[in-house]
Amino acid sequence: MDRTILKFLKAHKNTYVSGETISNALGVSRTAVWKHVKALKEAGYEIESSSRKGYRLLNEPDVLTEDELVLGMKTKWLGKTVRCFETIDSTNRYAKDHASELPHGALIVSEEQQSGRGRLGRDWTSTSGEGIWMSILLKPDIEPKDAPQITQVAAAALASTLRRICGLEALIKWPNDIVVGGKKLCGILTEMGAELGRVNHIVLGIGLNVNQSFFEPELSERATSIRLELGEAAARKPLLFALLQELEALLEPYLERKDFRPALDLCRRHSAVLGKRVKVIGRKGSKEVLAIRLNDEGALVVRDEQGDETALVSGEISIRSADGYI
Ligand code: BTX
Repeated sequence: MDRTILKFLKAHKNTYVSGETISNALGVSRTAVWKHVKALKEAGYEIESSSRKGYRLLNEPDVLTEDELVLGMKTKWLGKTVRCFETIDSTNRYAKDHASELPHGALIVSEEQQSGRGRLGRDWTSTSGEGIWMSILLKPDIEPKDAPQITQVAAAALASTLRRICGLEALIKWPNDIVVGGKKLCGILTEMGAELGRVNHIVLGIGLNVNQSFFEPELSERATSIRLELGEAAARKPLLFALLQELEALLEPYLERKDFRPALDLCRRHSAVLGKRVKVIGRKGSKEVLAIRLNDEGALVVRDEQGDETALVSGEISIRSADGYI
């Protein structure tokens, strides 16, 4: 009910519509309209009410609610089932625990995460209303060994959307970060549920810093937000819609015909590491190498001091620039 009234007001944004018109169009009582408008106002919508002219929607809050996402989503299949939370421990945890009942393409979003997860047991700081903290559940017909390519597809979609929509020099720090000006703007955490040789589901977790105006001291050296980069706040909703459209466009060829090329081309074009000396940190310690190319599978090919080349797959590896964080 809330959603149909909201949809109606959005369709007539900045114009007065009478309570009677709404009630006739939607087949609800005028009291019901009044009650719902009141609830919308309490939720942060700026709606003018006039006893003579009716209601006029002036401004909408930048909230990531189910109503807003369902009404604004521009994709064909991605994010058509949406679960939104004010707060949650981790959207990846939720997607994983509900993987059997949620469909392919389901989107989980939370305004805040209390135990946001990074890779290798690290934490992801997810402050309330300041970022896009989301997970996408995929049920792809791919082999477990190819799952890291999903991270690359997401990184490609993020870098190109941030460049196009925000004008940021967003670069991909292989395998899973988006960096701007040497600082981390976004992290991707891809988790998999699989049996031998068969992927059951993939949870693609994305944490994008949007409107933080500062970070705690332990992060401020290495983290940034769109607001800090642009000097002004950014609207999360249009960014999320654009990002999901781009992601869908890159996922489709990959999931339908294993065509990884469009995503790979973007990963190569917007790489933060290719041609640079990097430190590869693995289980057995760290090693300085030259990052030379991304091979056709999306693995990072590096050359060591002896001239030997190795293709790294993302699993347990972290990359730093030879002289800092990148
Ligand atoms: P990562 O392991 O590459 O990065 C984690 C590291 O990044 C931390 O150890 C810390 O140094 C730094 N860090 C923590 N929070 C932030 C932040 N907000 N901005 C910049 N740097 C930070 C990256 O892992 C993958 C992160 C995925 C997060 C998403 S959010 C939605 C989904 N749910 C969930 O629990 N995780 C994912």
